[in-house]
Amino acid sequence: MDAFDVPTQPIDGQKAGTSGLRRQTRDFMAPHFLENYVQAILNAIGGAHGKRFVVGGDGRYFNDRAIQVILRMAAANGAAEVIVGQNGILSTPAASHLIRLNKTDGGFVLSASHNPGGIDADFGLKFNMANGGPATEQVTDAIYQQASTIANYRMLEAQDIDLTQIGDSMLGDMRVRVIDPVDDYAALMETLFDFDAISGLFRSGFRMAFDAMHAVTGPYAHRLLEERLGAAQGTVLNGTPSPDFAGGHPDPNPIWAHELMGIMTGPDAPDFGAASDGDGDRNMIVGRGAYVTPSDSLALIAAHAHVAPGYKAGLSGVARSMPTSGAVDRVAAAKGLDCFETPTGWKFFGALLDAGKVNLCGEESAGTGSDHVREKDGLWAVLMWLNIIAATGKSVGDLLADHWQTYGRNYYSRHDYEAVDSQVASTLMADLSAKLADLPGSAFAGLKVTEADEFAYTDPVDHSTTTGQGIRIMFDGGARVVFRLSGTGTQGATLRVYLERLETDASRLHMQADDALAAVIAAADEIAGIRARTGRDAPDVRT
Ligand code: VG1
Ligand code: CO
Repeated sequence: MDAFDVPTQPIDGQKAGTSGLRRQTRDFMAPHFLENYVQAILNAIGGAHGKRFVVGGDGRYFNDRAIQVILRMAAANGAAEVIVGQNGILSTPAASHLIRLNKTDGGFVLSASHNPGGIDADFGLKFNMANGGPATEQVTDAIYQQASTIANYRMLEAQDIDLTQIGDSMLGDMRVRVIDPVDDYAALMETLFDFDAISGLFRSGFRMAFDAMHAVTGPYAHRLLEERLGAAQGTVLNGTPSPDFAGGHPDPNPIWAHELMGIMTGPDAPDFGAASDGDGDRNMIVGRGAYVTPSDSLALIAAHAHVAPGYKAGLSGVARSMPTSGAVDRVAAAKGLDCFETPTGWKFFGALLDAGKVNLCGEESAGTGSDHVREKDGLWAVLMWLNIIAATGKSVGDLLADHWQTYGRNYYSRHDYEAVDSQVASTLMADLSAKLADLPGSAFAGLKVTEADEFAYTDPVDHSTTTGQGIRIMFDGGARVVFRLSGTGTQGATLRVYLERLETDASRLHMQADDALAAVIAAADEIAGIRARTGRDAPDVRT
């Protein structure tokens, strides 16, 4: 087997967004696109010689082909070993765990997460570092630098490796270890949660529905929930990963997980419902007729995590992304925990987790996780909720009601305007940014602005800084609106508007979020001129 250099040229825009490089699948399949980016990664980390990596993905279209290319390139660049999930399958949190467990030098995760899959949909590649977490901005900048100047990449002439069989084989001088994608992850979960208590819950007749959305969590959920914890067969819906997620958006929110929402609000609804996304790092939690916002889920977990064996010593601190609601801050304040506010994207939690400053993190976009890995983790959140339900004996609805009673309720909603003209979206943000200094003191829809800024962050551990992370406008009385452009889309721009208002009046804790937020929604439109600029009457997605 010969290794050889292939001459190439830089391809425009190989710059990671919020979570790796995401593009339309056909772009990734175009000549040299994947190869350039993989070589840029290997160059940016100082070469692959003698190194070990983990490789796997969410099973979407092109996953299998991309893995064979990465294997050949790793071998040609002198890597010593690559650990691959059987059939190329690894959830993002499972990949993070394998990197840590096997002390590898990093890993390649193939996924566009909640974006649809298929030849006419999206694909993505994310490089995770030796701590198991997404590459930091310094590393993604170095990768971009390499991709912008690349002149050749190294390739091995070889046949495909059979990924259907568990076991070791050699690719040139590199060992390829094909492993069961679920075993190690399931073993880790067993160390964190009270599996006896959760199986007791199922034995007592507790019913659950888990929607794997035809994506990667199917095999993990079948093993953990049905086989290991004794939930009834049929608990896991849509549990076979499909290359195009059966044509759906594997995004666990009430809009895209409408099948599950129908079950949970229908007659004879189970006690508990949950869903996860394409690559298994997001979660949706829903009780019988009770949807839990991700921000509330984070806060509730912060309040109760000590009931789970892996967290019985209590939390060391918590962190949330800036657009996530302040609900967890209220729990942290009550418990005397440090609470950090970071930019959007899991890469910003890594240093805090590594330093032991926090062991619970979350994002409003349905990401929750802890220091057990360095990614958000969908099934982890589901098991945490099951453990809390088993330990308290309370329903999801009662847990929420009690939580709001104790801490107040941060009414919360996110409005997304998708595929907006990029120019319109960037002008909207630039105009907002230009008038920030003038906003304090003015009133919009009856709400008085107290502060307005553009979020910048200095990491308290490594002191790296990042700017331009979203515009925040705070109002009198604890309401807030945040504007940000998505960094995961592949077409035009997606404007995200995050709306929040704190309510502590015990008689007003059970309103519809849109009613409770009506004034904040009106103020957001007045300040940014969303309708006038985009020509849209309403957001495409409200979560
Ligand atoms: C979105 C979410 C963000 C999340 C990111 C990756 O980013 O808002 O909270 O970390 O997706 O999640 P953006 O830039 O589109 O708002 V995943 O599950 O795609 O790895
Ligand atoms: Co994801």
